[in-house]
Amino acid sequence: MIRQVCINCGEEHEADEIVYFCRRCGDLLEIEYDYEEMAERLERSDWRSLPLSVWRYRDFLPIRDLSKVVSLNEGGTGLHLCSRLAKVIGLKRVYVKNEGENPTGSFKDRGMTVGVTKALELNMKTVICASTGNTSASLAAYAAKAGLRCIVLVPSGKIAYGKLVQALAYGAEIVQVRGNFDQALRTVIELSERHGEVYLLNSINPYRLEGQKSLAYEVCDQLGGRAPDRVVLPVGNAGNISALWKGFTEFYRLGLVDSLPRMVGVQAEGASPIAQAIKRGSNVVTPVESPETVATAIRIGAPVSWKKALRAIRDSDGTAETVTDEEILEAQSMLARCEGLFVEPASASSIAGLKNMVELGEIDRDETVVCVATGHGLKDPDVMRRVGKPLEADADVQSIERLLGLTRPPRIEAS
Ligand code: AN7
Repeated sequence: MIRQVCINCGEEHEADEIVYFCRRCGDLLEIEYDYEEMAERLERSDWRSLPLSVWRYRDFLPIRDLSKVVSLNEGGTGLHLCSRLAKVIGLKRVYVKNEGENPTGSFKDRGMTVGVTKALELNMKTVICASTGNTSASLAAYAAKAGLRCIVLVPSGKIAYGKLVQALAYGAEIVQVRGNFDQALRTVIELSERHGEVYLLNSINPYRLEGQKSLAYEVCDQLGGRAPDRVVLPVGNAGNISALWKGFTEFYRLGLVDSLPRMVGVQAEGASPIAQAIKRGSNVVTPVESPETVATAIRIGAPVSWKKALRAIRDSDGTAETVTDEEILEAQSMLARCEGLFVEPASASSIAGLKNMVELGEIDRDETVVCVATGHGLKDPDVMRRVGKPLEADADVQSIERLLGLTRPPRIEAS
């Protein structure tokens, strides 16, 4: 039995009802299962012998007819033990879950494989989203694979070039709106409510978040059936932190791990309404009017899933941090140079946040920490100016030797 349940008043909605907010009180919805039924299904299932991927966890997901699944091979991303990074930061064990390894280069693919599959189940012909970039690239790819019309609204002039190119290449209809992400999101919500045939796939859609929770399952499985002590991730619209927390609590509830991690949400200083609320000890989030940060993916002032995110942070005894643009770019460069992982600025904010926490003594040296790197570095070529310029020389050996200070090897004479 699968239902869409209101996180505020508990009102239940049928699994196949096309609804984005509670019909009674207007709050967010969440997918709820009969967990006894799920446990029984797991007993009979071969899920543990399947390769790491979103669909390894099909028994934990709200799709029963697997013949309709729209997949591009999402999930199964690396959990990299980053010893050099850990040493620089001053911790023993830091892992980076590298979501840039997904088909369109971000964690959004986990949600879209489930969300677009649900769109097909519901017989929808058009899908829509507002996006700071990655959501649009991902939705466009899955819509192409499924043969659906795809419409995306993006804030004009403020999205990373690589993401825009992806969405265009996959054939989406892209509208740049004069306004920021928050205004674009309000518009697509209204559009999908006025046009029943247009299916909304922002993270308000609880089916999408079901796909994203697989990241938490994978981390536990990659750690050999254990949850980490702490999970650090960037927070924008706050869907992902909510999805991950749901994943961890489900694994715990089903007896697949015996502890839960503390969740740390990291926001850029100029777009940090959730971190501000946590620091104030407030139960409400005050939107930021004009959010600004170099990490355009998380340039969001009015996070729609704020209530779920506050719950994830408080229930897990976690916290939220802010980082400056300078700290984000420094962390991006450090991760690339120490570990060979090139991630986009928003993703690097998790490393920057972790570093600040260590400096403030808020984290124990012995903890096992997982930082989520949400998207690939190549998506945002504009910030690449920071990586420096190549050297230049004539194409002969002597010039290169002189330039790089390479001394000539001693001649070995034949005796
Ligand atoms: C790389 O694409 O909101 O807190 O429209 O692209 O779940 O919103 C992107 C968000 C973190 C924040 N890292 O996740 C969009 C969009 C990267 C991102 C986030 C995003 P949420």
